[in-house]
Amino acid sequence: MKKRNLIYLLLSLCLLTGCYNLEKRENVLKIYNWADYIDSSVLDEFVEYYKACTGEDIRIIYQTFDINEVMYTRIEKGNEDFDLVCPSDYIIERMLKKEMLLPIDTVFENTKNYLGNVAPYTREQLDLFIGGEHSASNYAVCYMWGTTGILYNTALVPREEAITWDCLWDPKYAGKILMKDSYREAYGTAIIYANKRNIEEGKVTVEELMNDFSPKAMRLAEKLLKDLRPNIAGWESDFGKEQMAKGRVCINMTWSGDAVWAIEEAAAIGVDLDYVVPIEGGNIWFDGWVIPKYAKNPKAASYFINFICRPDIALRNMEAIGYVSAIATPEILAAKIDTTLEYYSDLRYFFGEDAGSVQVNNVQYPDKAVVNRCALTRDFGDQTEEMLEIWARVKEDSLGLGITIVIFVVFFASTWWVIRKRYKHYKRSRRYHYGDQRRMKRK
Ligand code: SPD
Repeated sequence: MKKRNLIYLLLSLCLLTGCYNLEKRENVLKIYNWADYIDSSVLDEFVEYYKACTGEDIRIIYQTFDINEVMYTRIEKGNEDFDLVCPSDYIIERMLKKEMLLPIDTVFENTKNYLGNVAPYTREQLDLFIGGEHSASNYAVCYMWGTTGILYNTALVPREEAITWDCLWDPKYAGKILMKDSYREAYGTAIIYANKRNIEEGKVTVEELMNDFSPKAMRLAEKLLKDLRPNIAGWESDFGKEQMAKGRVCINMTWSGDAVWAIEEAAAIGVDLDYVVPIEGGNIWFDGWVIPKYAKNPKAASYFINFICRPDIALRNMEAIGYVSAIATPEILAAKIDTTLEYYSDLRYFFGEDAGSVQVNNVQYPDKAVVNRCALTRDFGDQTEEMLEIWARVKEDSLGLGITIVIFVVFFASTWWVIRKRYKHYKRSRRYHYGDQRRMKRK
């Protein structure tokens, strides 16, 4: 390459990269959130809010994930510089233990601080992980929360069957069940199912069971989850709600927010779905905003968290996604009251003393009695790797079975097709052959 051409090339490269670098990292906010987990207009509005609060421009880079572990790996192994991520409780616990989080800045200069709107209940739950100086609530602000339960098609599954985890293992639902692709809840469900009698007799609590990582419990969970395979139509992260709404499967072990979405969508086309947290008990979970230590813009991240805690923003997000915000102000309760409901719930644990008997959707806000039979999942700690191997075996084998069936079907169909074609060809050539002989004889 001539010297002059080389100079031109270098100049254009400098120009290109120079233009790109005009945007400083402090004007970019990188968010990594669950898919379908925000009203996108809220992101646009944050840009204006940030400018009004700080006088600075901000551009949001927004990416999504479907599985906690995928998000976690990108940060732990990939050291990616997301400013804000939204893991579930047990992952927040793991990130805290591994010192992967920055404390959340709570000083917003002249801007109103909305962090006080978060329900004390959700803070207490997160603080069960690590308390004191490094308490989780200094590092994580709960965003949405809910339960894990059974979403079922009322025309195909009687309520008395749906209210117990037994239905997942019932052979009559072979190939009719979708499960969340979430090992943490699947594990807890299997151990609870195996200990139904012990729970009833008060020998063990749901919390102890869901967080029992002994080798015996892990072997049992693997066996039970493998036993479940003939019933599984698929492991899903997000498509379950649609399949249920369209009436394609009859049971989905799912999260309450997805259930709310599916129930509404299904009702619009005349399919009746309902959701229940089984009587044995289950998981109550909390997803929270955290700032990973590789973040490059913790300031904008903190402002974003503050903004998302504004009651009007919380209501918009809830409306768009079906999940329940951690914000517990009187205007949220007022907006959620629905006097057409035929039941009343005790929501004092979340909204305070005025919410002792309120008409609020009980899939979104579970009654105190339901909360009492639920527990938080904890980090598997050193046993995480082993658990992930179990999970891969459970899912691989079911994938293996599916693939084997497909291979057999394709193999037999193509063999049959080839044989049939050759046989036809043989018959045709025989016909021509005898025809020729007859013609020859006549001559
Ligand atoms: N589509 C968004 C789903 C987010 C739900 N998070 C639930 C995590 C339960 N461990």
